[in-house]
Amino acid sequence: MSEKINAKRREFLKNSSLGVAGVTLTGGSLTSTFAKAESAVDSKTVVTAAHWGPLGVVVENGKVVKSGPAIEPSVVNELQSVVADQLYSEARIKYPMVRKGYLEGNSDRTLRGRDEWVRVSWDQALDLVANEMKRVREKHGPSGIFAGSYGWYSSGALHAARTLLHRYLNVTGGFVGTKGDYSTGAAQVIMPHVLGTIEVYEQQTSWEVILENTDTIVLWGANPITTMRIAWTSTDQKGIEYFKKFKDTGKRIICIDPVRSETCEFLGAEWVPINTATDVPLMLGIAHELVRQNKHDKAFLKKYTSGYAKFEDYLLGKTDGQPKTAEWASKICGVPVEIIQTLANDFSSKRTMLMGGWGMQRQRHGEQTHWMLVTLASMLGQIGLPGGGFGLSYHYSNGGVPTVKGGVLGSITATPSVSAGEKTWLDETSKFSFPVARLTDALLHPGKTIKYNGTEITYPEIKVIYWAGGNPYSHHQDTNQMVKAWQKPDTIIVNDVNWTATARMADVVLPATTSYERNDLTMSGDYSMMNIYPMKQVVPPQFEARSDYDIFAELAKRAGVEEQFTEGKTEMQWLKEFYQVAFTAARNNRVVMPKFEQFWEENKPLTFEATEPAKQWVRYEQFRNDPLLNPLGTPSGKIEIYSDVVAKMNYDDCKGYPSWMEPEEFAGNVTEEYPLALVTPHPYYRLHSQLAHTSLRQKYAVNDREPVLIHTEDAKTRGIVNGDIVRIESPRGQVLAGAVVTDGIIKGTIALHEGAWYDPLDLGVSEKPLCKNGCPNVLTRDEGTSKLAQGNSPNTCIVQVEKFQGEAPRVTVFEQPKHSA
Ligand SMILES: Nc1nc2c(c(=O)[nH]1)N[C@H]1C(S)=C(S)[C@@H](COP(=O)(O)OP(=O)(O)OC[C@H]3O[C@@H](n4cnc5c(=O)[nH]c(N)nc54)[C@H](O)[C@@H]3O)O[C@H]1N2
Ligand SMILES: Nc1nc2c(c(=O)[nH]1)N[C@H]1C(S)=C(S)[C@@H](COP(=O)(O)OP(=O)(O)OC[C@H]3O[C@@H](n4cnc5c(=O)[nH]c(N)nc54)[C@H](O)[C@@H]3O)O[C@H]1N2
Ligand SMILES: [Mo]
Repeated sequence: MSEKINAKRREFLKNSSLGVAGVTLTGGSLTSTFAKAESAVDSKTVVTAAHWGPLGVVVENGKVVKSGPAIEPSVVNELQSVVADQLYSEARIKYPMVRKGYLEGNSDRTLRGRDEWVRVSWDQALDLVANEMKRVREKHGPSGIFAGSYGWYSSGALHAARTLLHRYLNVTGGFVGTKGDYSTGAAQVIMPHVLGTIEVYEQQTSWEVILENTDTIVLWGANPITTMRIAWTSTDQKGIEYFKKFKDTGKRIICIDPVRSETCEFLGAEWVPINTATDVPLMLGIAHELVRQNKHDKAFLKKYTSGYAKFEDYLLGKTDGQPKTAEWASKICGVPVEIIQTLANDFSSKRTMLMGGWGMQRQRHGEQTHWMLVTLASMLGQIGLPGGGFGLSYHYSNGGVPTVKGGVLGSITATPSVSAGEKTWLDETSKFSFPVARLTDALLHPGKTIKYNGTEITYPEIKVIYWAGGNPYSHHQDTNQMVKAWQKPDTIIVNDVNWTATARMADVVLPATTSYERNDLTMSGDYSMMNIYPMKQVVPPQFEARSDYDIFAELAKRAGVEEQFTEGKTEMQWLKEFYQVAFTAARNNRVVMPKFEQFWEENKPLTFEATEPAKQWVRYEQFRNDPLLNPLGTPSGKIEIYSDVVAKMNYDDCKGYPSWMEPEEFAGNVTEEYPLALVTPHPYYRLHSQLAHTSLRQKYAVNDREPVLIHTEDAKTRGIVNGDIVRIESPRGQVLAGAVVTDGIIKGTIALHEGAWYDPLDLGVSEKPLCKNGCPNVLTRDEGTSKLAQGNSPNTCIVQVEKFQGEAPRVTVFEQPKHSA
């Protein structure tokens, strides 16, 4: 993968107007480099943005001809180059479509995913949806309508598909939603018990502090060069720049990962290969070594943590007869004893920042990984010191890039403004949600009660699913099981831009615009809040696509509540209002922003400056300086290495202190039938399933399949060579993929990236339909991380791989589905 990253920088910006840097708001007046450079009569550059950053898009004669960064990033980001591919893709949904069998009475719901499609008019489609929503609401109430609609849709303060869906359903009487997310399902539930905050989505110690003070960065299951090509709002592009700067200082970077990741290669880091899902043993081994050598920071543990003694009894084997020695750990995690000992010495003798990623909590008992990481960091005693301790968001949305002084945009809300004291159905809403990754279970078992973080949740009976802006057929585990669950509801409605597997599995499909076909605004950075990017409409909507806003406004109109949904505002009125929120906040911060009209006219990003205190900010410094005055939000006010609250929940799969519980499937627990472990990292050239249909696919697809990384020896024993099409099978399903034979993965594990589009060959025929493209979730397990968090656990999975014999069926998921009109 290194050649991909080290690929010679494209000279995209040469002779184009896109090379301007973001304006800073000094004095509040903007220069218009962009506007001046536009010379050709029929050519213009429009500034817009996406998760993958600020974009300049060149339009000639009404068509997009190229796109690139509107602010040049320090490392090229190819995701910015495919705006045209997105707009003009063969995979786009062109018209409102309804499944044939659904129109004919919906007698056989197993036809979902393999039926023919019928084109209908917008009026027909909207009437159909409006009537069905009304029917279900009247007969079953809000608990019959599932609109969790988890997903990453597109950036934008206004055109936020999922929020707009919720807004429509809120003004019409409610729905069943979800708790948590797929990203940090386990960590965000355990961390509040340990640290008093969710931690995973918090600002990190400033990079300026890291550059100055940190000796060693440990990327513990984190791959920032990949995962920071995007952000939830839009990337400010600075996180990767800081990693590069750190590398340039020549200081040490260690990657602990089953895969020699893009980051490991790009930063020239030391790679410590580890078996997937065995980080807890490795951390315990290091912790044991610290105690053995009396190198743990007893003063820190005493002053800032609670319950260490109980954990130490476990660590030393006093509770279970098994001391968690380096030798013990090594056998499980595959890291040699000497390296475990070296890591213990190096971490404790040098200023070390443990940067934890999230893939290692997306597995059974995923709660333990981050709890144990915080425990290890506590034993090292550097939490709250400049450049030391742990950070759980350096790989995501540019964590650690200093927060600016400026203003933050307003955005559309799921609930329209209600007058104070007015009662709405929302007061009841909390009754109607379940942990997001329990989707299939909920659909299959209405009325079933599950445990969750000290509470009990009973699943409702779902009659209609409405999804806008997410792709569960790529994101949810155990696809074959989900296909069955998906046959339960009466009706499934999907708004999407493309014919994703999820759209193909629906009854009614409504074509949504891309963000390039509407006007919007976005912040960048998520933590830094560094820029406001205009998201200007680049071209008119293609075919019959409409924005989610318009779709839901039309549906609200049919329910007689259009005014509540739109509040009587136009697109530009909303944007001006959101901008004004930032404008006012900035003014209170004594930062001058241009008026909205001027900003919009300027056609370029606004950039705010970070303050000195933000640049010097150290997470947990205040707590360290005075833990009594600045206690944590835990019951003890300290870091809870032992949590009484968790212990009292009495769960067999999450105890009162971090501990090692063998997952059902991992490298240390394989079978003869399924002798390899599977890990499913996030993809370098996509955002999940987004952009899979663009020309970027040619950069990674092997024999037109999703690439699977397989160790040289594992390939050899199976007679597999680079470029072969292979069949991967797990106890749950089977997929085809293209072999990438490499030493860049630990032996005994294969890697298949999440987000590949599900493309079943023989749906409805075979018990385990073959996915022709390589969607990893056909293989993964669908079980909660534990009773505590009920998070998703795809990285707990074993498989077998074989060379595929015969002629491989063509991948067809990027083409239009069968349709009659
Ligand atoms: N095995 C495995 N599975 C995983 C993970 C893993 O690590 N391993 N990771 C998990 C994680 S962390 C996540 S966040 C999820 C991601 O799962 P998702 O967020 O569901 O993935 P996306 O591909 O981003 O799906 C977004 C969908 O929205 C559509 N879309 C884009 N813009 C718009 C719009 O304006 N309107 C509408 N209506 N639709 C739009 C896109 O076409 C796409 O189909 O996957 C999870 N699944
Ligand atoms: N380009 C791009 N960027 C993205 C995304 C994307 O799809 N594409 N998705 C975004 C989203 S929604 C999220 S949640 C984040 C995800 O961020 P993460 O969850 O951190 O990403 P992953 O790729 O799942 O895992 C990071 C690294 O951990 C390794 N890993 C997996 N399991 C283990 C384990 O058990 N132990 C150890 N030590 N390492 C392990 C993987 O091989 C990978 O190199 O990324 C975001 N950024
Ligand atoms: Mo995520």
